[in-house]
Amino acid sequence: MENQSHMDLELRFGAKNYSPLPVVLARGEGAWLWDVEGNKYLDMMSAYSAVSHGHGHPRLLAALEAQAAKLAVVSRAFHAEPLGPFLEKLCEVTGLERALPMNTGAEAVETAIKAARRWGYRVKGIPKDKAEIIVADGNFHGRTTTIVGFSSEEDYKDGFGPFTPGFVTVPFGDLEAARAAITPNTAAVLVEPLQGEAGIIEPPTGWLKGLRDLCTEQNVLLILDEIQTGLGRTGKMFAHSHEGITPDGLILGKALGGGLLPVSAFVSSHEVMATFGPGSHGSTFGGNPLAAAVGLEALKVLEDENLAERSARLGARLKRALQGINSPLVSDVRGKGLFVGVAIDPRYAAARTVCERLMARGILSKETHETVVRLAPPLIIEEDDLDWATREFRAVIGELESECVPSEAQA
Ligand code: IF1
Repeated sequence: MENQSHMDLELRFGAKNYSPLPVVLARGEGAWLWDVEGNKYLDMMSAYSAVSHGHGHPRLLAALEAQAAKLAVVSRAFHAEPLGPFLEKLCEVTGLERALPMNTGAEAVETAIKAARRWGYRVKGIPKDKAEIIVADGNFHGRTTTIVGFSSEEDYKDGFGPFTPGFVTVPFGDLEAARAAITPNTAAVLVEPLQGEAGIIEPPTGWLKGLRDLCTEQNVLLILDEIQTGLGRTGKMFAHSHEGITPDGLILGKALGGGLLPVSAFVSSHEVMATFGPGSHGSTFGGNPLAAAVGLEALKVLEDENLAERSARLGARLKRALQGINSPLVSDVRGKGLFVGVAIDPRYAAARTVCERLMARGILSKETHETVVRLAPPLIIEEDDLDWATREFRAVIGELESECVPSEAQA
């Protein structure tokens, strides 16, 4: 079957909760993808950072195959061989004390919320059902009803209420607003260190360090969602490493599954994690032997291949090249490591159009918020391939610039 017939099938039998680019992918290897018609594309998206190791990494495939053949799923009703080493490695890499494995990012965020609330009641002494969690405007933490309830994006929540109470929103990157929002009932501050979905938004330098000090001073947990920014994406193992801080709770997902499986975790202190007793939380698949074996190998590969360092080096190269594009279409180039957003001036073109033109040239990327093109390839991408993508990007911008007459009406 060709691209069109596959798309027709999805349209006919699927829910229309996405509007994908018109390509039907069939195979991947490293940073490259092929569609059902055999066309080849460079993956400049890596499944929103889930495929940081590249498609079909040989060591991850080997770990997956060996563990799948041996033992895949037993539930947490029993102990299983690969879980302990995975948890130990998670604590070693994060510098924290206890890890609780889940599957998707949203589940790990829910885990963090439950942990923060219990800690608030049982350790901090917040009165029953009064716990508050401070979140940031423009946040993205997943799609559950509780999580979309504290999103500031109307599309994500419209028609899905009523929502869970207990969340307070402050502007992202605004330390004084966070300070003013803290009350004796505040259990935690939950933020992304660098906002992904909002358009790759970097907070002011020092904000995270300031939040760390504020939370310590006020006896509030600092919980970071590094589902997207963690595991080397921004050029260090974690985005918070750029400011040399340690959070009280860290949420990981995406690349933790090595691009093969959904694997997530909430990692925290003994004090916070001790608030969970048997029966209080869990998941049928969380921490299953297959996920644990792949997750452990994914962490080892990141270290062995120095992928965070590679992300820093190639990311700086990518950003420099993009910043060198002198065009009114490009209003901003931002981000850290191989996590780059290019803001397109909407008077000239929609970011979606840029993505479609890139696709026609064999590069897959995705827009966010209509005006930003995200460039976040697998961290294993070859330098030459990255340079080629940059040249093609420049060519697309040039092409659109020559075609478009700016319409002030759209501004
Ligand atoms: C979709 C965005 C990215 C996340 C952070 C938790 C989750 C995510 C910081 C939830 C998930 C995704 C999910 C995907 C699109 C995507 C996304 F554009 F919406 F914002 F990556 F930029 N915290 N991000 O980024 O993890 O439950 O999905 O495993 O279509 O919803 P999940």
